[in-house]
Amino acid sequence: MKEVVFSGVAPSGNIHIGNYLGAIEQWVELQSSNKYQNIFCIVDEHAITVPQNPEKLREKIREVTLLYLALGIDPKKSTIFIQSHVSEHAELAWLLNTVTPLGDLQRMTQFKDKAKKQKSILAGLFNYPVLMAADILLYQTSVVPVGEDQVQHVELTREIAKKFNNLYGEVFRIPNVALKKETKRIMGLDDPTKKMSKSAENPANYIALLDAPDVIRKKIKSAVTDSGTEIKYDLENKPAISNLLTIYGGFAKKPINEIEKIYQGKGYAEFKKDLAEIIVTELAPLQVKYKGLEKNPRKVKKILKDGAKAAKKIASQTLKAAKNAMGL
Ligand code: ATP
Ligand code: LTN
Repeated sequence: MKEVVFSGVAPSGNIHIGNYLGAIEQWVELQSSNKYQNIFCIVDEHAITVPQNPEKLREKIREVTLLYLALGIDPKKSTIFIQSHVSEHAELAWLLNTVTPLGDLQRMTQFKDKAKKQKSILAGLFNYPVLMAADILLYQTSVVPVGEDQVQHVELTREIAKKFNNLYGEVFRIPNVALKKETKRIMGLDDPTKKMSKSAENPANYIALLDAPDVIRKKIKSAVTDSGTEIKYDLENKPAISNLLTIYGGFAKKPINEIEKIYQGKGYAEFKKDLAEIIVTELAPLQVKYKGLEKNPRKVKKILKDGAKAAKKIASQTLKAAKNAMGL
């Protein structure tokens, strides 16, 4: 039996280059290795932990599904499904809630950050990491490829699994996080001290994967820079240029010191102009594929139906084992 890779993105906001360079690019690489059983989920039940408009949510679920496919997640090699189609996720989350200490959830930095932005903090937002633990543990996952901001949640998942196994017997496999060293944390274009985020109020914070070429050029042109003129990676003194260098390296597949050499003696304007063209060129094939998939909703529906069926088969076994171990 192959080890399992599991990950997901919530269908909220606009999927951006940080999501791609930090998380989804790893998924495609792991898929290509042919070493794993790959399972990728559209985590719609995570999206509703903050208020959503139902029509917009439906549209976002479709968009994220098409983006997975357009980015190279291949339904022949990976299971692709929507979280709410497999009811075991919500059910296991409840069981895991009964072994999760309140204090552990109170420590979660994503909860603290997101709670600050809400008028009314919902219980679902607080319990979000428990649902994420259920997602991962249902598939006896070994590898969870995510960006750095999700490490704390994967660590909590490990703790929840260990606690459950200690109390009730070995039901869950303990998962490991997989990070992409160079691009695990892409920062906002408008503020290099905060991560690029799809729930950012200002669209100048991110480059969405579906942004038109002229929008990309404009956003890079207006991205904040640091004082001085040198194109140099220096996180402390030049956080903005360092972030742009990371993005450049991520898309051009070049080490940062090589990029620094290319731009020795050149200014920010030239560097930014080239960076914009690299992003435009790299995103072009994805955008073409996305448009093609939009014309084929039946095919996409079938992929999701097959995906949910395959996922449910595994998830139901784990849930049964968990319930049985607990005496339910
Ligand atoms: P939100 O701001 O609404 O929480 P997000 O932009 O953080 O959204 P998520 O859906 O939380 O996006 O993340 C999807 C995946 O992308 C996760 O694996 C996450 O770690 C990764 N990711 C998100 N933002 C970044 C970033 N700025 N740099 C690298 N990886 C990221
Ligand atoms: N919380 C993650 C999305 C997510 C996830 C998962 C990632 C939900 N369930 C399981 C990996 C494995 C986020 O990126 N905000």
